Amino acid sequence: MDASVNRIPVSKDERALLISLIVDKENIHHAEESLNELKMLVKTAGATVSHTVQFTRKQIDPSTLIGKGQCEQLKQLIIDMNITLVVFDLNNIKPSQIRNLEEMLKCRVVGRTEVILDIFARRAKSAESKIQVELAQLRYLLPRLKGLGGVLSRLGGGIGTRGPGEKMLESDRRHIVRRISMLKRKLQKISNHRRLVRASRKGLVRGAVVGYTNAGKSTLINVLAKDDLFVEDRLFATLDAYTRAVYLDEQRQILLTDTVGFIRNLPAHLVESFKSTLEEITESDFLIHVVDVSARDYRTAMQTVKNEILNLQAGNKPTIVFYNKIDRLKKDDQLVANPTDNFHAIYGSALTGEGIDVLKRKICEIYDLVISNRNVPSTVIDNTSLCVE
Ligand SMILES: Nc1nc2c(ncn2[C@@H]2O[C@H](COP(=O)(O)OP(=O)(O)OP(=O)(O)O)[C@@H](O)[C@H]2O)c(=O)[nH]1
Ligand SMILES: [Mg+2]
Repeated sequence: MDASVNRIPVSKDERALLISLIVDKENIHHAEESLNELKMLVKTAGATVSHTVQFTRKQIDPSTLIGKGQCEQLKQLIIDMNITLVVFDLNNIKPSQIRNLEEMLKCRVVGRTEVILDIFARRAKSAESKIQVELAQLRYLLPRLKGLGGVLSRLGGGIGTRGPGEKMLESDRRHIVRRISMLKRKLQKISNHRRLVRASRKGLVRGAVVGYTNAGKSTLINVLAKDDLFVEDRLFATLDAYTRAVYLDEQRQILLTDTVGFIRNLPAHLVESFKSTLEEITESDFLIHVVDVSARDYRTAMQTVKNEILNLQAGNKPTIVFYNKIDRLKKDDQLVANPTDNFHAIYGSALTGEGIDVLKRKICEIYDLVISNRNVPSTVIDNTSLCVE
């Protein structure tokens, strides 16, 4: 079994129909933003978004999510538009709901969680991130195994290719449990190695670049460290915590770590599995929170990131908010910093270099603060490869 468990077998012919369910009308704005984001996610997973539908309901139907009439409407759309995949903008859809929907619609059905897990599976490059993604997928799959029943047979590769008989399910379950403990052991080893590497850098001032996915974190590190980390206009380009040396001036050098991007409703299993990578945030002296200020819903994105940082118990670290991509703003766009961020708020563009000098000066201030609090001089950085693989 590999990280392909539960992945959407996407080909370029995959034609997706996206469904947004609005239960609380007051949340209509968020539902629209979330749907736009789901479009990006589905495209990143490699499928074509053929159509989107918004359904309003008083409450979610416990067995099929949507009502009979809405089901009929979808059935017709699926036939008319030659749809091969229905994606609901919902997390953690129950296996029984998926099964009922698939029976009625005669089409594969997934939720936001599956799409995100699938993207992570595609993006994972290093041994560590591959283990982390597989662990997240298996943890997600395990409690759902029974409820999926016949649906299992549609899963690509690994356990999904075998029959769904009860005996099979039991042996699958045992196999998954064994695999999870093996992956956890492997991850523990890598995590211990990370800890050793961090201990060897103890004297250095360390920062972590955090932010929503696609905000420009890797681009910013590239500018600061004069490096060429992988940058792409797609979600979740970075899954590994790469660390780079940044020379602020003659006296001051720091280590800056790129981190995996956040997104709203990031599956809890992923956060749990990426713990060792996210430790780089917890262990850093300060944070640079990169915000794509050209995104319509950047405030919600900021809040999502802040919540994740709080969950990681890193909310009290000195934080610089770098409002990125100002080159994309129109002249009359209002730039309003969140008042609580004013002290460390900087506007700029990692692409054009605007604001980078101001950012460096701000990092220098934090550097001095960290050093004075430590009462020991910073170690000089050894400029050998700093990347933890
Ligand atoms: N116009 C503009 N584009 C930018 C800027 N900074 C980054 N980008 C673009 O935004 C896209 C995402 O940049 P990345 O640096 O990969 O973003 P990231 O935050 O590392 O994304 P993930 O690793 O996917 O979470 C790329 O196409 C960048 O070229 C900027 O200041 N202005
Ligand atoms: Mg990146």
